[in-house]
Order: sequence, then structure tokens, then C-alpha cells
Amino acid sequence: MTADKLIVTIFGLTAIIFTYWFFLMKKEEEAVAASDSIDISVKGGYSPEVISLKKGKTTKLNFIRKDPSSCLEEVVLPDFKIRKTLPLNQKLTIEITPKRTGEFDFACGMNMFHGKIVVRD
Ligand SMILES: [Cu+2]
Repeated sequence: MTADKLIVTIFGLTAIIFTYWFFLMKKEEEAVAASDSIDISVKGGYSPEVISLKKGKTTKLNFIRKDPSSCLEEVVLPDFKIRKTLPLNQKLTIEITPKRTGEFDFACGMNMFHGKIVVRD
């Protein structure tokens, strides 16, 4: 490999890393505020991925699974002691009343896809 090719490769890699970093950082900040309920689309992950809720307020999380892969057929909210099977192309509502503020992760049954619930005062 010649020096100029190496430089191009390094620049290319730096650009890729920067793009990933920027994309992930940006995603992390985008919490979608839920009012009384929020629809969460389940397709190759969770959308929205980060949801903000108000402490002490009962909120309905409507999971709508559009992904036929068995990977996403279960959703687990460990902090709320909830594990549910999501029927395909149907809405499954999980009602939660967060008692304390903080960040609570949820995931598929195999812990491969993740989402986050941010509870605020
Ligand atoms: Cu999975």
C-alpha cells in the first residue's frame, strides 16, 4: 500500500467513525415525550427509542410489532418487572406508573434491541 492510499484510507475511516459517533450521540438525546400514551413501533428495533415519561403518571406504552422476526416478539422492562409477548401487527398496551426518576432500559427478549424510558419530575 502506498502512502497516499494509506492517507485516503485513514481519512475514510475517520469519516465513518465520526458519522457513527454523531448519529449515536444525536439519537441518544432525542427523547420523545409521552402524554397519556405513546405508540412504539417495533421494526428492526424500537421507534421512538427513547421515551420520556412523567414520574407518578400512569402512561400507556402501545407496542405495535411490525417485525416478523422472533427476536422482537418479546419485550422486557426489567425495572418494572414486565415481560410481554408482542402479537404481530397488533397493538399491545403496557401500562406503567414510574415511581422514581431515572433512566430505565427496555429490550427484546434476547437483550439485542434496546430502548430507554427516561422518567422526569
Ligand atoms: Cu432479540
